[in-house]
Amino acid sequence: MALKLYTYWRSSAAFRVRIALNLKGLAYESVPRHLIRDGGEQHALDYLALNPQGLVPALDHDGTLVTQSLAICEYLEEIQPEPRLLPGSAAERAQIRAMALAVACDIHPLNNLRVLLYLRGELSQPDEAVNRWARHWIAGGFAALEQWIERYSGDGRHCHGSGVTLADVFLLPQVFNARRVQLDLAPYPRLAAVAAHLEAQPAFAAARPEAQADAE
Ligand SMILES: N[C@@H](CCC(=O)N[C@@H](CS)C(=O)NCC(=O)O)C(=O)O
Repeated sequence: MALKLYTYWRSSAAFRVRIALNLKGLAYESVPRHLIRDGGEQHALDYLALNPQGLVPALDHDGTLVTQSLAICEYLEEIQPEPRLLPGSAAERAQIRAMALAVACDIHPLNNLRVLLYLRGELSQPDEAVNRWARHWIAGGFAALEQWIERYSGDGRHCHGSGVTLADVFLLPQVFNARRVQLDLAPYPRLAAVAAHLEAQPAFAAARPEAQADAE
């Protein structure tokens, strides 16, 4: 099986997929798309032909293309079920998905590159206002995640239960984004403890932005 991941070192959505691939022990080729250079290589026609949304990540599996990090992670779960990212009962899997979706749908889209560029460019907002915007929306999402972690974590080192799940795969990249905009994690001690544990794990560490071949 040949897996090719269209990625960018700093993309937190691609970071999620790199973690999932590593956890499942799936070898893959990274194909970097620079999101800034030349106005963003994600907008080039050859890439739009692959992903009309002009976003990374995209995964090519033997010629089949899958986009959207959550869809890609669930695809990987189906082609390589172990280790499970969605374990447990139907209710537990729904809780894990809810935590991942809180990041993917409610936090990240508000501080994605194109949104921040629009605030800076079209709306002429200075960097500090743009960073405040990002911090505001991450803080609201993290406040809810903090409570879910209190409710669902079995060991204080994972979002849900006592092993790695899809919720952890989505949480850590968002914590990296939060640090980039100087969000203080002190109000979220449980979330910070989970992140500290995860980033020391080999599958997570190898997927971090600075460890990528295209890192600057
Ligand atoms: N919901 C999408 C989000 C993908 C996304 O927004 N990727 C960002 C990088 S993290 C991107 O490609 N941004 C390019 C841009 O904003 O122009 C997913 O989860 O895959």
